[in-house]
Amino acid sequence: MTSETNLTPGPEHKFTFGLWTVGWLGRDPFGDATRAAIDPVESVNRLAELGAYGVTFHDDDLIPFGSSDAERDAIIKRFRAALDTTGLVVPMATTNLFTHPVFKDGGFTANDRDVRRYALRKTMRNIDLAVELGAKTYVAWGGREGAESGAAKDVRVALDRFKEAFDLLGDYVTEKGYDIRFAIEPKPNEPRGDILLPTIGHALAFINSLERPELVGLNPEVGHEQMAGLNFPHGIAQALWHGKLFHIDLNGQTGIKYDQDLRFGAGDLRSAFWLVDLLENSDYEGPRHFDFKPPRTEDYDGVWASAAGCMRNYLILKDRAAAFRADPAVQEALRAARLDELAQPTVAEGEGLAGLLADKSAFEDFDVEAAAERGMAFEALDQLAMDHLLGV
Ligand code: 3MF
Ligand code: MG
Ligand code: MG
Repeated sequence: MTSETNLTPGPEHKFTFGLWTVGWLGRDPFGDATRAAIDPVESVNRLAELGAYGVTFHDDDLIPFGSSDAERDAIIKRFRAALDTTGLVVPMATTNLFTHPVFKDGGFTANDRDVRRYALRKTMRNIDLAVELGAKTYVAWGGREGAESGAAKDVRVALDRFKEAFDLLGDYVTEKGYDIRFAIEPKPNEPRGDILLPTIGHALAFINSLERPELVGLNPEVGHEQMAGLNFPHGIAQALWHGKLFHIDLNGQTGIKYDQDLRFGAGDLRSAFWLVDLLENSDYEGPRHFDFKPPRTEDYDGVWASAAGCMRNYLILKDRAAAFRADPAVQEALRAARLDELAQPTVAEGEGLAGLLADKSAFEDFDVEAAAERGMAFEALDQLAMDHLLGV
């Protein structure tokens, strides 16, 4: 069983929250806000009390759109003071290129050229602030980069513009000497009918075509991949394999439907278990960033319960995954399932193609029927995982 002492979040766990998550007022396409606005400084204080490590923000979460320069400076000063007092850090920031009506057809890929130029300038301005606050990752979620109808967006040309935007941003941070990298956040739909770079795989391929691919990685989100029916831990494993997991958005989702943004651990719990198992056994050292929406049924007590639940569920799953890996029965089951064999190269070192072609046991003398009869023993292994997940 998991002991309570393992479930106390602290800075060492690197749990971070977007200001827009606990600050979501509950406005949805069918209903008005159910909560009053919260001061970002109050969010910083409450998150620090709960054991978070840091906060992240869109420019407009912190500095309301249209603020004067003097207002902006005052807000930043107050925010910095709250960070200093609480010890919370800002490891990531991002740009809001989706709320204002000017972005109705996108930011970097809007058909209107002046909107694209404005989007780039808005982004660069917030990158300056992000770097000032110590952020090492700059997330780009292109929620409005997409279309509802076929001829409205020439996707190949829009991808040219998308590439142009990331190339220019790469030039910008390089010329400024900033120590910051970009993380693209894929999403298949919502708010656009179809969004460009809809999945981890699309985004990985896109990054390869950029002028500075080393500066650009991914910020995958649990619910986004699950909205596309994809296996999130598999996507994360591939992002890790490419060295492109720069950041991660954790939340919960139950299958292919509207973007639920449940707290982490709600929704597909088994997938969450495998995700934590993967992250904790990988070289990913970045923040465990929660991007969820406390349901609009909740008052602020419910908001903080929801935020605390994200961290608690992560720590429970971390403990359960560690117990699973440490169990001798699991290690035996992993051997029975031949995971050790998967780790062996298919062609031995020095053997080469010639060796494979010369090896009669690989083909001519291979007993196909006997190999086909061997069971894989995956079900026994998976049941052990289930037992550990359920704390049996
Ligand atoms: C939408 C999202 C976004 C991004 C954010 C950048 C508003 O589904 O996930 O949250 O995460 O814009 O981090
Ligand atoms: Mg999201
Ligand atoms: Mg997100």
